[in-house]
Amino acid sequence: MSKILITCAVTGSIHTPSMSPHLPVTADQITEHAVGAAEAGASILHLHARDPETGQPSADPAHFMGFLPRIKQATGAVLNISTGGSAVMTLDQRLAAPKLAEPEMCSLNMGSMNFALYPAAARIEDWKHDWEQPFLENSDDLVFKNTPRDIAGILQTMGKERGARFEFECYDLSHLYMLRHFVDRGMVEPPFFIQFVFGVLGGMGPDPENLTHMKTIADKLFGKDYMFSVLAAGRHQIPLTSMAAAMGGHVRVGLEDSLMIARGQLARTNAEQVVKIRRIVEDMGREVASPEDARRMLGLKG
Ligand code: KMH
Ligand code: ZN
Repeated sequence: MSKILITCAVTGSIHTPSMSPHLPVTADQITEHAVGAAEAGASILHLHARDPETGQPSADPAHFMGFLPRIKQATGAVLNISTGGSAVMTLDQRLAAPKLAEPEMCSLNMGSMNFALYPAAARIEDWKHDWEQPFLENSDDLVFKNTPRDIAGILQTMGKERGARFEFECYDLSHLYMLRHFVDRGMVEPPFFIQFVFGVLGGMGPDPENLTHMKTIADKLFGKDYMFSVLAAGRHQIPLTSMAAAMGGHVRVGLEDSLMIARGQLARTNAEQVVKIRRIVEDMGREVASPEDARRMLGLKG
């Protein structure tokens, strides 16, 4: 099996500071968490910005620039900037910072969808519950818009014009077919790094059968031209990423995806989650990729 890529998604745009005092929101906090995650073994850092005053997700390039150069200077990790931003941002807002920063890598969400969290993903007291009620009240009428034209625009602006490679976020089987469509149009070249996303309300649920089926179809559509990684929301994070590692895939952890380190216990740092998944995958016999390995495996511009 290949070396394993550990991505750490440091803060995201879903969780709020009221859910965990450990969620990094200032430039100092995001830098400290990102550097800690890289030192613990994350070769890729998936980054969003926050407004330090409110903790709200921010698309302001100035907020990104508060931490991007510092993380770059302190680590060799691959910096992967989100183009998903938050579902309430416009596409222009979402692209402002990636266009300016010209990262080696950025995310690309492969379809429009409803977007909410199951309560168990976010609240400690619900950790033991199953996932039945939508969590974010204001997400009841929210569409995370990623039309084919939006996707084509990001492939052009970030890929063709700026040389970025992508973390293709696939929340559903249909998103794999959307990626294949853009491959057929000649808009993106292999190798493809596909992130299978589990446990967002609006995407596929965190069932192991969904992972095996996603891999079966991705094998059919992309053959040897792709690598898959898994992220899963909340308490499904470690079970599903461990399963991915056992299947030869890659893993993503971080406070964007789960605030927890164990049942009923908040993670204090992103690094804690990296250390945990690293221990699991190394116990399975997987070797953790360095940032240089990641650049080679993903064909990054460096
Ligand atoms: N928040 C995750 C479910 C993005 O930033 O483009 C997916 C994500 C999207 O990371
Ligand atoms: Zn993200």
